[in-house]
Amino acid sequence: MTIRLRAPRRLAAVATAGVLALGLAACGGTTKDSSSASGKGTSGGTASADPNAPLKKGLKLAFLPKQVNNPYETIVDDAGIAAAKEFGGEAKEVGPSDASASSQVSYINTLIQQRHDAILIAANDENAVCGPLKQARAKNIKIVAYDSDTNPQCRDLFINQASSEEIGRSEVKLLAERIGHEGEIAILSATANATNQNTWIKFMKDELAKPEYSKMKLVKVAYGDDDDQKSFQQTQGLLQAYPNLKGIISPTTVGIAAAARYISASKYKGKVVLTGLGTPDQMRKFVKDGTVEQFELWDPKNLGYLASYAAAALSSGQITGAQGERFKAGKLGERTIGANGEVILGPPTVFDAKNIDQYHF
Ligand code: RAM
Repeated sequence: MTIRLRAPRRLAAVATAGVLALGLAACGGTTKDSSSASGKGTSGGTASADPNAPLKKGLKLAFLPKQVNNPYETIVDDAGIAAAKEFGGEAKEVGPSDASASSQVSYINTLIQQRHDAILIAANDENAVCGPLKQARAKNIKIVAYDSDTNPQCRDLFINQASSEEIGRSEVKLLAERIGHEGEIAILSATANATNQNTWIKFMKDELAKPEYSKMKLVKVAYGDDDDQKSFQQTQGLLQAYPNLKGIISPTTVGIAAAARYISASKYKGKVVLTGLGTPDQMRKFVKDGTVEQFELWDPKNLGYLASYAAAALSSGQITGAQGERFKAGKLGERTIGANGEVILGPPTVFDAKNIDQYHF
């Protein structure tokens, strides 16, 4: 499947629901719930899939994002929490305030003690979370990675927002078209350990190795750690260190927004092309002021919604995570599990001045 730039696809709108902030969890993170109910989980899945098994009522799900103060992760998790209400479950979000490799470990341990039916995790590091996740699985807690995968040994499913290969290659194509396939380029990523960004960057490098990009040179991969200030400073650093830089790809919503803010008020506006993955709400002003022409994303609400239904299907014994199994994801329809326990949400949308006002997330 190829992503073409001419016909951006409109993704199905999913209603968001409000959530109640219930208080602060350990390590400076926050907790929010779709229900104030508490009590034991209903873990007890089956060894083989029963596609006709009804979704269990009262399932307890917990979303553990990369970090709670990232607007993107908030949209995803809020939609997942709202989805749980649809099938009579309860869901909450807990998580760290930084995206460092081990910042999620203590949260997993707490969620195990609380006997959740499923933990949904956007992993900050594919291996650092593995030990605790394996302990959770030993207690029949289902593990759904979403957004950023763990080592596949440590989860039941990975809900991927789009094909990783498509994301990586399309980012390079978007930039190449804007700079005439020529010049120095840089990547401003999230953390150095982030599984999703690293997978996309691998495909970007593979794409750049093709003959049509022989005049483009990747001079640096910088890391803003999904921290706004650090991403802003890294952008400034890149532009100063590489005066001939023609373009930057930032495959992180935090990074691209910070980079756009820096460029918009600098002498580089209109000279250096910035693209990547951003939310339309954060990027709108930078598209309107001409700092950014095009960027991509999927609908984060749909990602949270799909992950929630997948966790419920696992916890209800409808699926086990094996390739070829199918489950119903509410208004998103039936989904099939692919190789390596991966379920793909769908193709991303390219946003530009013409369509950005149709999107609100
Ligand atoms: C940031 C995070 C997230 C990623 C998006 C595109 O919000 O790094 O993991 O999927 O960007």
